[in-house]
Amino acid sequence: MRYFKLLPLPLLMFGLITPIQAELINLPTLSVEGIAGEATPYVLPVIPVGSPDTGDLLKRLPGANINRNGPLTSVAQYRGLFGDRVNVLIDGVKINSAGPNAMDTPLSYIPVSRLGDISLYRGIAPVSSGMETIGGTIIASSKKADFTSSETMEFHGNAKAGYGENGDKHHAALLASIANNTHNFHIAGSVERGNDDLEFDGGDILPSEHERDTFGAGYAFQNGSQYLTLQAEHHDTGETGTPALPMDIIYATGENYSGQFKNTFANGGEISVNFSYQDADHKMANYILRTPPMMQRHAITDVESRGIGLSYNISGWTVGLDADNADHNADIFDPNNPLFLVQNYNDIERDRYSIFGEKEFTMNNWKLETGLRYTLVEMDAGTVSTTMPMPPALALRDDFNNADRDQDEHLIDIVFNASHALTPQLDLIVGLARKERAPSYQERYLWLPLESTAGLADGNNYIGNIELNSEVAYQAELGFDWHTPRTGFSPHIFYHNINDYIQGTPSTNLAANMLSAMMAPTKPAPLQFNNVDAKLYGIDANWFIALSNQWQLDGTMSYVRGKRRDTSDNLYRIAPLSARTMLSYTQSKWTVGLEAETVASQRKVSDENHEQKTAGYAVFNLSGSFQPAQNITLMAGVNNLFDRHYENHLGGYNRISDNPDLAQGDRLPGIGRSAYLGVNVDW
Ligand SMILES: [Cu+2]
Repeated sequence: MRYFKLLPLPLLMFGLITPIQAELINLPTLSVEGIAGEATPYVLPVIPVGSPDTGDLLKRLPGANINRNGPLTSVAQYRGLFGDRVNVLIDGVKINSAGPNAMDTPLSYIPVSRLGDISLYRGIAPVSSGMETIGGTIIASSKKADFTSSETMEFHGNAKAGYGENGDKHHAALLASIANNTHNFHIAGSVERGNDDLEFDGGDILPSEHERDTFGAGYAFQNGSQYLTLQAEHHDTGETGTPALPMDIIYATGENYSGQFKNTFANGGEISVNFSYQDADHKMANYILRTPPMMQRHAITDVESRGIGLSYNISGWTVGLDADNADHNADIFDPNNPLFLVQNYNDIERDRYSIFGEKEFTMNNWKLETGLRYTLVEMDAGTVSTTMPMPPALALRDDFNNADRDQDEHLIDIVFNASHALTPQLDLIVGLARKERAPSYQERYLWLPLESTAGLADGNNYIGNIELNSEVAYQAELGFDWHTPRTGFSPHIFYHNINDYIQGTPSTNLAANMLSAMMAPTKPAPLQFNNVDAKLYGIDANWFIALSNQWQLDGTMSYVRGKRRDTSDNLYRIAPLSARTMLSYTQSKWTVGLEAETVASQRKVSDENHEQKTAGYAVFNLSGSFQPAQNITLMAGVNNLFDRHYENHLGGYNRISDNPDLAQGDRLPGIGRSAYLGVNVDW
């Protein structure tokens, strides 16, 4: 219902668009929208052009954060739930990572330089936002060309370039379009390089260089009642470090194709059809970007997926069908022994078929949304083989190949969201939901003890569990949204009770434990994915105060507590209490801002995952932008102004044995002082 959006800097300039304040998609009459029309000086949340990663924008939204495993590898977290629990849509498409350790996370498919906007459904995501939305829905869309208002074809475009000093980062991006009021064709691309390793106060983070190119083309058509869009995207991530994981990205490359057709009927009903196809290949290695260890390995993995959706919308009703499937493979090799092979994941299938209905209506000054979705998840895996001669490996292989790997899950989502205007300035928001998530393929089909766990990055070996049940969450939301033309404050509290939460617990599989001890004698005994019980609760808020026509204070705060209900342990990798506060000053052609990121210590850590505590810290960022002409914006800033040494609780552990500046197994430090420059030109 409530929808938060972050827009790129130029669009936000000079009060053109409300910055981080609530924007309503389904409730257009609510008065927050009116704020945008006021002459209040909206100073933007500063977009960190110092980072190539869209995750750094996501974490500015209330309740959102990222688990960072590398400069381009950020796993979305919302209110303590992360990874496959969060439905991340890129240009409307659910992206499947080609890598079983989520090195190519969905967010990595859209560089900041190509980003149009990123938003999330605050609170409980509606059933229409997707399948398996237990941790919410996040939507990132690339910058596109607009239709014009006349029949004359016009050329338009946007070019960006930037430099970041820490890591010797360069990027350039281009969007060029030819469009009139009916047709619209665009091409777009980006080039990004981070030539050096990132520095912190005390040394270098190894390896943390990055390299990514994208190229896309799209066509859109509209004629009043019909709308069509077709899009093709190629992405090519090259050698990119992931210091929190056992290997680095050598490449992650592939294509995504998607399209949507909408038709509005005379009765006001609208039908929408969409499709997507994704094909991606990935290679990772532990001996190219880092010093080769004793046991050199690389893995070659791929994913191919297809999706289709159909929905019909009339008088507040939406009914729809969705289906998608993804096929995954991952093989592990030894560069020094051509005969070595482990089929880590072979011929994995995860197919989803879903039907939903949703109704939006108003009643006695209440705006209500209720929905029901049923999803069938069918999963299967092919037989596996390995050349590893150890008896426990062969026993695990045989057990897996003899097991009934074909599993079906039936998921029921029920959502009820409501908002009520208590006064013209104050809305009450309530929500209740039941949401389910089926196990991921890694949680189910990881047949030998390895760390290929969709980016958990806790350093433990895991073994899967074919018999896992789906997670069932009961969610409640209560919030206020207070808004006047010069102030806003919207605290929301939430509670999730999750039955059958999937969590690693000590493995009782003797063959797995023996094999793990042989392959990795220094590691703790492996964990097995199992169903436990959990709860998460917390509060998040965003707020702003226009102090004068030039000065504004704004910020967000997020707190989440994640606990087991079956034991006294805490959940793993839960974001600590954090706040972002920004003071900004705006004139008609320029703006400056000083931002504080304050993060509390995290002492509520997971014993089961051997998780380390972290201390609190504060980091200050300075930014400014200048608009010398209507269509040109220059930006500059310094992140981590005082070069503070800090450890991000969600940043993982250093996996590199020979970094002289950082011990293996220590928390990875946050990036040190980093100055950046950027330019944006529209025509
Ligand atoms: Cu990988």
